[in-house]
Amino acid sequence: MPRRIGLMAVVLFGLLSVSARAETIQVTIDKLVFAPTEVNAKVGDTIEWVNKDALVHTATATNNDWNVNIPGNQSGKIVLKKAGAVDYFCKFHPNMKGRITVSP
Ligand SMILES: [Cu+2]
Repeated sequence: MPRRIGLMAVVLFGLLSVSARAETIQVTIDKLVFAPTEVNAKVGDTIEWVNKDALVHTATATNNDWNVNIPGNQSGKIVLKKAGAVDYFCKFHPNMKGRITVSP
């Protein structure tokens, strides 16, 4: 019996540490393009945009949930708080578009 409880503890700990691990997902901005254009993430993950252009860009959610200013040759980040798919664009270059699909 004690051995079985020990095994269960190991399994539970493993599950908890997997679900608690938040990732940082990088999206590069290069020559007015978000790459990758679409990413999949989980609630609690961080999205970091790395701007390789000299221009200022933004990552602005079309549903107004968030807006990140990303100066030239710098980066900007957000932590995802809600599940769902979010389309975003750059305020200064509306042709720049991306999408983040956030699972719970
Ligand atoms: Cu831009």
